[in-house]
Amino acid sequence: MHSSGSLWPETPSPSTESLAEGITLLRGFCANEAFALLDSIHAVAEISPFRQMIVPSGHTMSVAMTNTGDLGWTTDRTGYRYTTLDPTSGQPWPPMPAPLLTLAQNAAIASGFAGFTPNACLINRYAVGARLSLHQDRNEQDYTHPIVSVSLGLPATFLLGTLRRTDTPRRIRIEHGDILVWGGPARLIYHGVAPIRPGIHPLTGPFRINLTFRRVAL
Ligand code: MD3
Ligand code: FE
Repeated sequence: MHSSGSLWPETPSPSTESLAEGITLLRGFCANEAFALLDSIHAVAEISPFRQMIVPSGHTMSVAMTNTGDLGWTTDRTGYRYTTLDPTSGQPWPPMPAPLLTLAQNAAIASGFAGFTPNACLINRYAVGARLSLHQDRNEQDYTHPIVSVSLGLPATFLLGTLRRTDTPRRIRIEHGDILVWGGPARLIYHGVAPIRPGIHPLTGPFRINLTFRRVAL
């Protein structure tokens, strides 16, 4: 019989994988609670619907977005920012549902970031063909906090770059239920998502949903 992990405290649990310094992949971490998570997401979207935002260049994003939490990420012709109100509804973004907050905190703990308290969650919805070009996340002001990203529905290929925009990114296959935690030296890397390939997922149909939990400085 093989020994348990308790003899080897430094060894992560079997589904925990380090992709680089500061990047932890938790494969299938939330697969068994996906239905409840999607229920929470649908409740948020009933108050603040998914919308395709306009970036400063004037282009419309292929990804549809909404937010939950005290602050939400938005973009329009004038720039990117976090707001306390949903510009579409004029009302506060819906409060973060407990199942989402608890999941983000548990994933952070499993990745060595105990104490992470997100106050923003950007929800991205990808239809087939939607993509996110290589970028950094720099609107949060304080980069000491990690970002926890949760993937549901159709699979995706993550583009995992470096701190230099021009380096060729690694391609990482991410599936339903996978969680990635990005902190420390990985917090400001360039990253993106390749165009989603056609498919139908039993829980999300023709979509991929990604949640990114963040701690934004007020
Ligand atoms: C690495 N979302 O919302 S999640 C984003 O799958 C975003 O929807 C992608 O990039 C998506 O900004 C990728 C993975 C991710 C998210 C944030 C990061 C990786 C990150 C922030 C810093 C470094
Ligand atoms: Fe990003």
